[in-house]
Amino acid sequence: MLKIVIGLVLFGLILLVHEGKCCPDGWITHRSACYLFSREVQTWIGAMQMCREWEGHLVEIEDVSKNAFLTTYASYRNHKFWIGLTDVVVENTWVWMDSKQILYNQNYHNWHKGQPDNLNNDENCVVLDNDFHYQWTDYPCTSLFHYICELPEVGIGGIVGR
Ligand SMILES: [Ca+2]
Repeated sequence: MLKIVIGLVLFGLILLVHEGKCCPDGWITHRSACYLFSREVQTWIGAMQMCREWEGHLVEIEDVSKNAFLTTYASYRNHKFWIGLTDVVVENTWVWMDSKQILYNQNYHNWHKGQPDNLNNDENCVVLDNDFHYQWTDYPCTSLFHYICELPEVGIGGIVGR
């Protein structure tokens, strides 16, 4: 019995170290990566640079599960948040900036109805939009919004011996 208790305590400590190793203070862990919902606002380019300073990137959303996680946390804050999707290079070709993956119609996306609409020919960057249940809308890249950075998990393999 004692061995089991000690084992559980050790396991708990390993988990603590594991979590601590993953994400910087103020970042959220989700499925082996870390996420920062910024406190301050930036242009889309500024947001991209801020994420790079953390050695991360503006978040990319590959599936419904990740989108659900992000919208849940975004809704606690009730802001618009920049994500890493833009058509600044070629109009109406939407690209995830870090991976360079093109967003085709058959890929997961969550555009709000009627978006992207490139209003006034000046909307090339994408937010999770709190005015539309955090569905995606395009906005002028020079707008000042909060942003979400993503950081791949590092350093865990050595600790738990995998
Ligand atoms: Ca728009």
